[in-house]
Amino acid sequence: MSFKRGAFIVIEGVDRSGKSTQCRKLVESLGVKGLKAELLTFPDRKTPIGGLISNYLTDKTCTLNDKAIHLLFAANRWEKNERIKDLLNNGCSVIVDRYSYSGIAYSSIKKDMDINWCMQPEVGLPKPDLVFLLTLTDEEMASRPGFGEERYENINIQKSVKAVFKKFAECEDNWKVISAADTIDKIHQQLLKDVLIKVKEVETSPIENLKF
Ligand code: 2DT
Ligand code: MG
Repeated sequence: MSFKRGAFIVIEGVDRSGKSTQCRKLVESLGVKGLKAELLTFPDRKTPIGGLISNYLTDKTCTLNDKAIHLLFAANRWEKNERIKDLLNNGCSVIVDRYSYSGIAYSSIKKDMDINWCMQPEVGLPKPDLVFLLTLTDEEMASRPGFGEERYENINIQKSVKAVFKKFAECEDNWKVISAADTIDKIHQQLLKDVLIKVKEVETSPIENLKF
């Protein structure tokens, strides 16, 4: 029997769109079907670099340079480069809560942060086989329970980020836009259906690298 790799699946979207819940449910359902799957989250706040990022997000008085924090978010992904590839090559699907697209979206909406510059540190990372974008209308975004206290958690930033995600969904291959306004279970069934197709589709194809 020839070797079968896992699928690399990313869920993107604005805050409170249900990404984390859907990621957890996907890993669970794949497991129930006897398919290996592991959840990764970016930023991964548990590494030393992730600690710096967490401090930046929680302490709004932190005045880290915009390019410096951008590179830390990207470095936090590069820390996991081998782990992602090893899992995939061992037949384990990898379900990721935010990835390079969040990195590019949240940084490139800042003043003097050119989107092409923001893309460069992401080039060469493993490319997702499928990216789900969970979308909410501005009205739905505003009606979801209140934001927390972290940096970026306000409606204007979310609207700008949403616009960048929308562009990615239009330009990149392998993106699928899903309304986050449906019930948790309905959304899950939609995602699971596509993930199962993708797992089959990529099992004998090589892992690609990100380029923009
Ligand atoms: P969570 O709310 O998902 O914990 O994210 N962010 C995230 C960036 O600015 N760059 C990145 O590369 C990533 C992955 C989005 C915390 C915040 O960090 C932002 C929200
Ligand atoms: Mg958050």
